[in-house]
Amino acid sequence: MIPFADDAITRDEKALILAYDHGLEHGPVDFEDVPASADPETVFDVATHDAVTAFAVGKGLAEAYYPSYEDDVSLLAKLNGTSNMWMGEPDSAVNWSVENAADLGAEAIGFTLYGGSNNEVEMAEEFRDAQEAARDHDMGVVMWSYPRGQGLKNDTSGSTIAYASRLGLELGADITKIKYPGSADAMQWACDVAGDTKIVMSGGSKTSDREFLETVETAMNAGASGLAVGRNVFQRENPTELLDALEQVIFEEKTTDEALSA
Ligand code: FBP
Repeated sequence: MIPFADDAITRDEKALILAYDHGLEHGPVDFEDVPASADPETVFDVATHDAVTAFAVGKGLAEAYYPSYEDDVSLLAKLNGTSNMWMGEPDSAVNWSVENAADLGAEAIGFTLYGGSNNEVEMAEEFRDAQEAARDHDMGVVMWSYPRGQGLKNDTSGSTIAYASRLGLELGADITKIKYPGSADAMQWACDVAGDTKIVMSGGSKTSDREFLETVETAMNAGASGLAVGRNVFQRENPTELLDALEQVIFEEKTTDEALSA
């Protein structure tokens, strides 16, 4: 049913997407704790870790840095994004065309949809155009499905996150990235309603190694296919150590205790 079936951005049907669009979405504040993380080369280097199946960046970083990493990194072109200075109803500017991303060598596109925003209709139409162009180029499609906006009081409730997950299937994503809905049961329901679409958990703000790995382990046991993570990796002094542990939990089905004691 899903045309995207190769392993360009997955490994054993699972995904560990390293996201690094934070300079646009949040601003340099996300790099303050580990100033080296402001240098894209530092994080491109991290993305060469075996556990990372795709590296999600915007057009500017891809143009400037990806050519030096094309043999070691699978590029996921994050097509839309908006700065944190935008104060309107949630929306995301389309900054990059599929054609240009394909020319640069991207294996897949990433696209944010703010379901529930007053801008949902326009964003869904933009997603349609990108999704169809991605199909023409045999690129995978990853939806950042983040319900938010005036009408949504709690954008991480179980029912809202399950709806986010289902939107990915309904609109034609191969992989849908959702926030953790707070419990194993809610995560399982979100995965159950996603059909053949793979669900990956969004990393969120930085937590301890143990807390983060345990949440990832719970999500995997609930049916998730992996993780899309930014701050919990690049805000660490030693991101490789955490990626080693994530590799065990996601791809080798190890427990958090096993991964931490390896
Ligand atoms: P994190 O793991 O750091 O949360 O990154 C995932 C991500 O989706 C990024 O791609 C994006 O920049 C950020 O979260 C957006 O987070 P939010 O919209 O919740 O501020």
